[in-house]
Amino acid sequence: MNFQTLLQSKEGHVGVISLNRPEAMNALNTAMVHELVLALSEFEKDDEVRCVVIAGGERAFSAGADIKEMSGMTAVQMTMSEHFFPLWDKVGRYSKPIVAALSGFVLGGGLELAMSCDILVASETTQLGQPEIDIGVMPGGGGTQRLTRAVGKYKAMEMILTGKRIGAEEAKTLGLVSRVVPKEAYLAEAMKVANEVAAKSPVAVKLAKMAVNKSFEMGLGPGLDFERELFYMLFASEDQKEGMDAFTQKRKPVFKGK
Ligand code: CO8
Repeated sequence: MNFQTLLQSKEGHVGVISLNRPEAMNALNTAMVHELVLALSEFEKDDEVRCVVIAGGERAFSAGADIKEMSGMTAVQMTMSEHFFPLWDKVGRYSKPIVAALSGFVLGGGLELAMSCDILVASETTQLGQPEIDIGVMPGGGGTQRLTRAVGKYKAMEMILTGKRIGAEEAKTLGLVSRVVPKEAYLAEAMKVANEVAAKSPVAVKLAKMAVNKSFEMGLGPGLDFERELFYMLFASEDQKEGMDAFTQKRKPVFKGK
C-alpha cells in the first residue's frame, strides 16, 4: 500500500513502519495517525509478521502531535472526531509486540507513541520529554498515565510540569528504554530485538504481552489469576509441545504460532 506520511516494509517476520515527515520532525498529524493505524492493522492480519518495529528519523522519532494542525481545533471538534484519538487508542491496544526505534527528539505525542510500544531501543542522541506544558496544554495521548507508571510519580511530575527533557542514558536508568546504542546502530539494534521476539512462539508472545499490559489495569490478585489462566491456555498450543520437545531433544524449536 502507498502511504503519504510513512514507509512500510517487511523483513522476514518483522514488519517495519518508518514515520516519514522529516520536514515536520515527524509530527503526528491526522493523516499520519490514520496511516499508522492502517499499517499496523495490515501487519496484524499478516500471519508472517510476528513483531513490528516503529522507527522515525535520526533527527526525530517524532516531535509530537502536529501543533500547526491542532492549534485551531475546538474541544467539540476533538470530542466528536473519529479520525484522531479513537484511532490513536488502537496503537496502545495492539496485539502483536512493537519495538520502538528511537533517535533524536521523542516529544509529546512522540513519547506517548513510544510508550504505547513494548520495547524501547534508543540511540545515544535520543531526548525524551512531555513539553506540552510549554504550549499551554498537557499530555493527551496517555503520557500522564504511562509515564507515571514507567518512571514513578515524582520524575513524571517533574517532566510533565516543567517540560524538561531527559537523555537516553537517564531514560535507561529510569527503566523507560531498555537499550541505548551508538546513533549508527539504533535501527539495527531494534531489528535485532524484534527478530529475537519474532523467533519465539507467537501465541506465547501475544498472551505474555496481554498479561503484562493487564498489570496496569488489575490489582495483584486478579492479575495473578489472569496470568495463570493464560499460562494454562498455552498448554493447548502446538508451540508449547514444540518448545518443550525441542528442549528435551537438545535442538532449536521451530514455532508456528499454532
Ligand atoms: N508540530 C508541527 N510542526 C513541528 C512540530 C510539531 N510538534 N515540531 C517541529 N515542527 C516543525 C517546525 O515547525 C519546523 O517547521 P518549519 O521549518 O516549517 O518552521 C520544523 O518542524 C523543524 O523544527 P524546528 O525548526 O523547530 O527545529 P529545532 O531543531 O529548532 O527544534 C524541536 C526541534 C525542539 C523538536 C522543536 O521543533 C519543538 O519544540 N517542537 C515542538 C515539540 C512539542 O511541543 N511537542 C508537543 C506537541 S503537543 C502534543 O504532542 C500533544 C499530544 C496529544 C496526543 C497526541 C496523540 C498523537
